[in-house]
Amino acid sequence: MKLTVGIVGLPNVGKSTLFKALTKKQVDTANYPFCTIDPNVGIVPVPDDRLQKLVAVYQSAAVVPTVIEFVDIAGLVAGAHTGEGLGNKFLSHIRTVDAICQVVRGFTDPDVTHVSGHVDPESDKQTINLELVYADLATVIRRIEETAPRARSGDKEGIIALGLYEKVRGILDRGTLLADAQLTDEEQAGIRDLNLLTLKPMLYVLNVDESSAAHEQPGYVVISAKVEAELAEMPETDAREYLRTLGLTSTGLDRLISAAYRTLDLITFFTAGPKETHAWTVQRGAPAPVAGGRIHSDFEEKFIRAEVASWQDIVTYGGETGAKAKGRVRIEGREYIVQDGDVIYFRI
Ligand SMILES: Nc1nc2c(ncn2[C@@H]2O[C@H](COP(=O)(O)OP(=O)(O)O)[C@@H](O)[C@H]2O)c(=O)[nH]1
Ligand SMILES: [Mg+2]
Repeated sequence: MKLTVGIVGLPNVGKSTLFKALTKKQVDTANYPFCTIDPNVGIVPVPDDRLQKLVAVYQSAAVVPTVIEFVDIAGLVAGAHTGEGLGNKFLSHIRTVDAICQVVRGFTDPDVTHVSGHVDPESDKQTINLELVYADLATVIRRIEETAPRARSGDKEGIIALGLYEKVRGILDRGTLLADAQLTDEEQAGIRDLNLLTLKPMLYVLNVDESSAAHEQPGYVVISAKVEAELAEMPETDAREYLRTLGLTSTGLDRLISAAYRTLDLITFFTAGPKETHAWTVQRGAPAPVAGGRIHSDFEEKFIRAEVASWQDIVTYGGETGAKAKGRVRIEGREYIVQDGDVIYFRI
């Protein structure tokens, strides 16, 4: 499963600096055949402390973390929805991502021009979000025009669809992102084919001066892109020492990657053995055969059963055999909903 996060924001907020730091973490793409190879795409591992613990138990020769793709999407300026800047190209790039990471400028470098003249994170956020809202409005209005004749002719489905589109238009008219509008699952399903931008999960990064890198700000992942760029160039031990002097325990990149993973409501399960310990991603709520399908497309169809233990039990009892002896390995069928941290052996 490929998960893509698009980095957007006004010019000169630090998107490319952040992206470059991210790509320094890039994994060996040979392990991820489904990922895109492109200079604007960075494929980064999702940090997970459980992996090394499982590797120690199984003495695995290799470890394969799960990954997220980040895409540096340039070109958003006020007026993008009317084609300003790279307008339309930019918007079509955003349509393909699973979540949006919006970088907002919080740093005050007089040498770096701010597009609107002064640092104002909330106002920048408004500017960007309004562009996305306008783009969605155009999409919905087009759909309303297409649907109206059908509804007028008394077509029942047309009438229901039109009602939903009008509701969505009302929300956008108030400047609200659809992701914040508490639409029901049914309503979301009814507009899924429109692929609306403001329905995508959004996470905000506040790019601050290095002296503020340890300050928290509700609603934001606080990062100093400049610091992250420096950290990315350092050997591990120096990086840890530098973090400590800044009052930080983890890098902003790790916090950002983890936040993106949570925003997308993803969970991790593992396959583990002497050959490799491998982390895999599924959407929360996925049944066992779907999880199997992540490993090999055949696994979903040919699924017979799954042998499942929690990673804690595997670590505590020193592997499958130990966990089995304690009755901690369960046999699960097709309906089993995979839980975060499951170690699974698929029988096919
Ligand atoms: N002082 C400072 N400068 C930064 C920071 N992040 C980016 N910059 C600088 O701001 C300028 C624009 O950054 P860039 O990443 O290209 O922004 P983009 O237009 O959003 O991609 C560059 O000169 C960066 O070196 C930061 O955290 N602090
Ligand atoms: Mg850039």
